[in-house]
Amino acid sequence: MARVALTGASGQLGRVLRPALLARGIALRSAGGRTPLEPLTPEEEVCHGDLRDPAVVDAALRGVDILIHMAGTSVERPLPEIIENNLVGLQAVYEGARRHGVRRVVFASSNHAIGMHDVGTKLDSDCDFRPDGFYGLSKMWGEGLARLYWDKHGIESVCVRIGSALERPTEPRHLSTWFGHDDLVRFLLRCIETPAVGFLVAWGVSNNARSYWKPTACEPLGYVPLQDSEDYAAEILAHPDPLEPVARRYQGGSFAAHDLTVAPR
Ligand code: 15L
Repeated sequence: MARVALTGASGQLGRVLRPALLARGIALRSAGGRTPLEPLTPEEEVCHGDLRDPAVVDAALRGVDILIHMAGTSVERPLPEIIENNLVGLQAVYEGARRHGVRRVVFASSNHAIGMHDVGTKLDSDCDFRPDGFYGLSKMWGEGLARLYWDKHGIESVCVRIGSALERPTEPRHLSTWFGHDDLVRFLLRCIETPAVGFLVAWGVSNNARSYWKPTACEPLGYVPLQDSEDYAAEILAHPDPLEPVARRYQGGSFAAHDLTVAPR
């Protein structure tokens, strides 16, 4: 059975993933950030620390086959912070994967790597990068790093461009971007179980009728999303859209509208 490490284990998605993966019998080591973690079950291994430190990475990855890398800054922040957490930290993790013979990394990329695309365009995963801020730009860089470590070091990666990973959608944009928690777990189980993936970029999204993204990229994984934001549409559309009008023009929503100088073309 594959031994799996999860970074960002105390983050928003980590808190969903730990119990879900353990419940499915995954041999899990959970890596938190500053604060020590308490094992959720006798089988769960835990560790914590700053992933820019190779010793911390070693503790997280020793004996691991597959890494689910969820750690890092997950919103728009000043560039120096993004560089430290999402570039320096990510490279340290991939180097650790190389040292420890980790065969696959699931890299939490983001829709914000392509967030400046217009909401009227339906995208394949090989679309142009159009980052909507420094955070999105760091995810574009991360996908490039993942490619580098596949081409040069044979470490497989699934770069999952996560949409809006929430228990339920709450606003009109989510009708296109929602990634339900059950689908997130389904997706990651396919990332763990699929025999060979090579280098893959896939959308992390549910089966939303109004999705911005074509489901084709997920075919090699055999991931079949079962949740659909449309179930919540009537309720959501009965309320005012919290996004300002300019944010509604871009797939990245408010991230795209933040610090925007030009009017949409
Ligand atoms: C992300 O990448 C963020 O981490 C999350 O906070 C949400 O903003 C999400 O994208 C989204 O686009 O809804």
